[in-house]
Amino acid sequence: MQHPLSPSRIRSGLSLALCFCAFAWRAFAEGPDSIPNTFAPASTPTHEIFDLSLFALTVTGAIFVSVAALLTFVCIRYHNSRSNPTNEPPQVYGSLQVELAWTVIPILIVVVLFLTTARIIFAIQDEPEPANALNVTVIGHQFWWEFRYPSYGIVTANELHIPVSTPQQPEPTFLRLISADVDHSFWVPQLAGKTDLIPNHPNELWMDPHEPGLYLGQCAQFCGVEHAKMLIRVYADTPADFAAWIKDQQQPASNDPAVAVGRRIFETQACMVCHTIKGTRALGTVGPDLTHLMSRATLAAGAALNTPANLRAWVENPATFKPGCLMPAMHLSNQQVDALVAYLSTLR
Ligand code: HEC
Ligand SMILES: [Cu+2]
Repeated sequence: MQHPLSPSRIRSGLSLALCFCAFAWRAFAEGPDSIPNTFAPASTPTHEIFDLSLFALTVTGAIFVSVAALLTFVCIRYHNSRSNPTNEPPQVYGSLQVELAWTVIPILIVVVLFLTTARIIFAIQDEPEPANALNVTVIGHQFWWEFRYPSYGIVTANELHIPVSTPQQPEPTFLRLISADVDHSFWVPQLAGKTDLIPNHPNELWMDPHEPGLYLGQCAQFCGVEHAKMLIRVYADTPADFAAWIKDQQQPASNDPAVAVGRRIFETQACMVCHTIKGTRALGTVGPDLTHLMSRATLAAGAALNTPANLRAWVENPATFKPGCLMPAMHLSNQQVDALVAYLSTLR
């Protein structure tokens, strides 16, 4: 057997520690992250939640260290040995001071943790909505997100665009969360606390990303078979980018005569029952609004990148990426799929 402190053990221990430090350093890096990350807050509510979690960690960490140190001390100081087979510490019975101490101190610690947590929860929840706040309604569907911007007349899916909010130019986004079917949960760890979308019970959430970029999130409540592929992308745009995005989204769908065949297939097949394309006969609301499908980087709530090949595979058989999702395979001919995809590819 290897000695517990052999050089190779020490080396692998050190490299493990180094990996961990590198990971931790990544985790605490500033700005938007390529993985959903609770350790890199990027908006006011998450900064408050993060500070609170550090406070709770400090308090509980101090308790852990003191208990572990006392336990280690007692184990070493009072262990039985051959020379001292009954090495027992002095036994204490019915000491009022000791009993008071171990009752009152933990109660105080719990009260402090409870009050600080309650204070942060209420501070975030009671934040008044400024007049210039952006309002977005988020509707959870099995297994995708609908985003409605009532003040702009925009409906989109899975990729939320909001403005950055700086101290010079604060413009927070207030989300109203509802659900079309079951319980979902909106969670973008860098931007806001996790909040459920409950049928018939609107919840609210606000966030104010300080830096432009892409923030990733995900449905955090088991909502059915494809729950794990219900991802969220939040783009925090500069004011100019946001205004340009709004303007693009407000346009009706492009109507290119070169792809009229595909459009006709869309409008005569069941596609139009479930999807809306503004300016066509398709007014369905079961699936995502496809008016500006090509402005999105991913398909089907992040299940696949929005590439021509993936789009074709999706239309042919959605189960390729999302078995169990609520869009059926339509069993179209190859020509029909080609024409449809050619049409969809013009929806910029
Ligand atoms: C029964 C309703 C239904 C029908 C019919 C239907 N879809 Fe869908 N579609 C959906 C749903 C629901 C989703 C979302 C799936 C998910 O992400 O879980 C979807 C997603 C999509 C997406 C991805 C959208 C995005 O923003 O990621 C495309 C593209 C699409 N459908 C095209 C079509 C086409 C083309 C047809 C006709 C051949 C069609 N759909 C027929 C319900 C339907
Ligand atoms: Cu969900």
